[in-house]
Amino acid sequence: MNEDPRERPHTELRIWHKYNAIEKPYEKSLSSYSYVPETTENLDWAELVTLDLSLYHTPGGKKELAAFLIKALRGRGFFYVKNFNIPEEAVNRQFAIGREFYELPLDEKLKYVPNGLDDGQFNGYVPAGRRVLDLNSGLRDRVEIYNIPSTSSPSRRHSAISPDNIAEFNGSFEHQHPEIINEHIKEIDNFARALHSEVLDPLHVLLAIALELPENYFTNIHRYDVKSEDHLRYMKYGKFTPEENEQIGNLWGRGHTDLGSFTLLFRQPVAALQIRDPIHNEWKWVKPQDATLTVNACDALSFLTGGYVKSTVHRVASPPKDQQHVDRLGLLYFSRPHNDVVLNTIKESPVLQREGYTENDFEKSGSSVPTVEKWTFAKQKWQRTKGAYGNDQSFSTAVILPGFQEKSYA
Ligand SMILES: O=C(O)CCC(=O)C(=O)O
Ligand SMILES: [Fe+2]
Repeated sequence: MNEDPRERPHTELRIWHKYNAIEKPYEKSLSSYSYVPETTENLDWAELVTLDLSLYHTPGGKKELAAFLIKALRGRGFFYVKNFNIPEEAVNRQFAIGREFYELPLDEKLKYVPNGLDDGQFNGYVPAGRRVLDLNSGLRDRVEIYNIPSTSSPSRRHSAISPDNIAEFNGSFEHQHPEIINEHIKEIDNFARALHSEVLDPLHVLLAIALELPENYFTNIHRYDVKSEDHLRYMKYGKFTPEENEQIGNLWGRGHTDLGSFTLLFRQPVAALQIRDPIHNEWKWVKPQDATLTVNACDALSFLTGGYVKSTVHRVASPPKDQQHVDRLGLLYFSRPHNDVVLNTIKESPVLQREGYTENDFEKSGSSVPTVEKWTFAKQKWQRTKGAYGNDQSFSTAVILPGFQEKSYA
């Protein structure tokens, strides 16, 4: 039978064949995960385009997608990705692991708070309540985070996989994981690797093509096995009562930009994410789409491209009335360049040269340009400031590093 290449997934299901054949003996059972129903409210949704990765291996597909991607990145900065070749079942299992983690008693979760949380360490458990949302009532945020670093220690790359040496998958992360994470650590590792090979690598190749750089320019500085601050995140937003939502101005998390390269957000049925549409400068809701990822470019890519690629501002609002009675569980992946990459504007791109994007904020100010590691921990430390109140201008517009000042986006 003649097969139309456009009908084929863009790679063979190689990761998942491997996953099924080799790793299954270690896969532990999980009860299935069911999503909450979508809102029936007609919200002011953002108009986001969808990048179809099934075109990636078709003739002319990369070129077409590269043009599509750069337009999306320079337009609204957020877009959907579909046909990314990771089975839905694998995604659902990640949500189920996240759910089981958050069902642990608080005392148990608190054992996994990283040393140095106040200094910007972020892997492990970050408890809720570090931010004050309303000064009158003293209401604080209800965001809980569990970050799992990519297993990035090169010396461990080739270690044999067995349940007995599972601690090795902690990579450079010194803390132990709770049992629910340890039991599934290989599956989590496979999932993160697949996000690299099936989503991030293609996006990085497309970005390089769009900037007329060698195709491997960005993949070379985002390799899974090289030390970076990449991590997978299970994130829980605890619900507020309708009265509390009023008190906090219907805002669960203030406007911000992400600090890394791309953020991948798995389908989130509880509407709450809003982007500040750079075209109209208005807040718009992000609608959940079946079998897609929501992707945004972040600060590091913006620095590397001298501001040609935008790091779009976004925030988390109280969900619409018909979804305010549920907790909101999120699954995200934060990709970042290797720690030792210096955040200079890329000089080799003919596009950036032609268009005049040759200096980022650090370079314009004459300040020393940080490595990704320095930048990450500086911004992360600021983000985690204990007891911070978002409306406090000295907090929201702090200088993160000489040459870069945050802006207040509410
Ligand atoms: O939960 C979401 O929808 C977005 C979360 C977010 O923006 C972040 O963690 O940086
Ligand atoms: Fe974010």
